[in-house]
Amino acid sequence: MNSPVESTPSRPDQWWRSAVVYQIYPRSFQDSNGDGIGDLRGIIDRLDYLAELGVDVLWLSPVYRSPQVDNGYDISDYRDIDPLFGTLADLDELLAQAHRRGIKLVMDLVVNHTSDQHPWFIESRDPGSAKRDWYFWRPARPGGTAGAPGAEPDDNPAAFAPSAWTYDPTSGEYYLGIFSPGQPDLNWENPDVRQAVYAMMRWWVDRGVDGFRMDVINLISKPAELTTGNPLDLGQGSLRRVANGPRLDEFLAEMNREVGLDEHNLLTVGEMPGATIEVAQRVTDPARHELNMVFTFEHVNLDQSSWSKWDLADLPLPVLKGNLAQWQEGLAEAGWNSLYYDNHDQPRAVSRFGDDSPEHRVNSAKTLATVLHLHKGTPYIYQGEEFGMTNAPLTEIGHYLDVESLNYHALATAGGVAEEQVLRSLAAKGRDHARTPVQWDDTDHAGFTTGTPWIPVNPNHREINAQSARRDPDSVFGHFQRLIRLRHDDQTVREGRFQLLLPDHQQLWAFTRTLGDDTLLVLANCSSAPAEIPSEQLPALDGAGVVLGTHPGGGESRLAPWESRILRLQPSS
Ligand code: TEU
Ligand code: CA
Repeated sequence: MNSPVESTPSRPDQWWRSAVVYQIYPRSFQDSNGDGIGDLRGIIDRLDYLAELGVDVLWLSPVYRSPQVDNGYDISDYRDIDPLFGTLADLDELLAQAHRRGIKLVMDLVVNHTSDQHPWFIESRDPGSAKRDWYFWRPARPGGTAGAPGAEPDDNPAAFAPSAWTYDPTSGEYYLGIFSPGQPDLNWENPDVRQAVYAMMRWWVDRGVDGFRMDVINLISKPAELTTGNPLDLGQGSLRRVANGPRLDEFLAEMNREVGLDEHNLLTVGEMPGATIEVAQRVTDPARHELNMVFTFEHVNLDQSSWSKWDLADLPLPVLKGNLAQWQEGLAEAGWNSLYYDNHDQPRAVSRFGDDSPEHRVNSAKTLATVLHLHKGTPYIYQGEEFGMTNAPLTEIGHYLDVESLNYHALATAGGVAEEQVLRSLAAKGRDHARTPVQWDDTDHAGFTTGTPWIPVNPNHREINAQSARRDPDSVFGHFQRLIRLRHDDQTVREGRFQLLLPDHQQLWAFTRTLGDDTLLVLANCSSAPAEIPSEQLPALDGAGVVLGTHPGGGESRLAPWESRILRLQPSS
């Protein structure tokens, strides 16, 4: 097949086990033409920065043609770039320029649903068309008048809209859109749908991309009720109940085979809300040839008191570290973990799990990174995390742009939830925090754009920005560089067995990584108060050397607030 990129670098078997991935949300990364929206040429301009950081892989959130109902997670043409972001030629250049620097490129794959503007869906609107069955079309519920309020096939809400069903007057039926009416769900039961997706994926593989991050991929196999033509009432939190359907493993194995995912040594990571450790064990077992790794949601759903992310709850440290430890143990033998705190859907880690006050921001960002990057798996860095970007001051509904937040605000306030409470939830969990522009420097609009940014820059860019972090070897950026280098250089960091220590300690996150007779001990004070090291409950520290610490020294028996140390223990004789 013809490939526009001549020199696709070789991809050794399982190369992703030693890789660090950097996620780019293109809209907010770097604008190159002054329209206030980040774009592909902007990314090309920042490749040297990414090489300096030392990451191995870039994952691009969607840049395909899209009406942008959900910022590109609603695709109307899988084989073209949205003019907002540039052209296919720009994408090819980005790929070539990244490869020249030894950096691989992973595309976002959004195939649980398309846009309602995708030609497949437009054709499907005609009840007589061959593509009618490519989506889920259902009549009004028994006794209901099609199109009348309350006549939807069932009562399931969409993630970003009041109902999962949208009425289409031309055919008098409803279609399923689990996220929003602009994102109709594809019917993966239909083999033609699957073949069309695989053909598209092969087209990207031939273009030279190095893998796929697969959006909500564990939702592609729908529950039996839906696939046999019935609606289904799932009740509250319905999204996670359509997850992990009966044919998930079959579809993923088929995709792997038909696209040659393993054959080409591609990186594959499946985003899987509602996936359990058991699901991840199956999906990432290399012998089953499905995916390399999955994004679990368990640890980012711990600070909520119900199925809804908006019902806020405290998160004690033992709960968080216990959850990560369960995943480490669950995938210790076969399978593989992905490691993340942040992405374009989550609030900023330093504000959520750390302490973003001026006093503790730098050390808490470093210590959170130490902990995550010393777990076993493939670490993901989200743009700006590498220099400690924080949540934005979003205090009124007018500050929000995201479809999810606006929908929640409308529904919750209409349902009688007090405005202040809704705003408190949004301020804690809204996705716009992750989407404010990358703070490159301390100038107006932070060096992101010369125009007006599509979403305001966080005013703290005067202090917190990439330029000042790069100048300071003690910065969060410098710490990330050292963590990435450590993973590249140290086999125990990559492959060592994980064991959690002090599971009930309220301040310390402590664990070992062991490979043969080599043991690393990580001691991290995840609190804004000093913490004594309970030596009697830890392996012997005599003769241990500091591999990397957040503070100078390392022999002291207490840790400063948000201080962490990676120690190499003396082999026991
Ligand atoms: O997110 C999947 C998902 O489960 C979201 O509902 C996520 O939980 C939510 O944003 C958190 O509140 C993926 C994408 O990452 C997200 O940006 C898309 O909006 C969504 O799929 C639909 O494509
Ligand atoms: Ca632009």
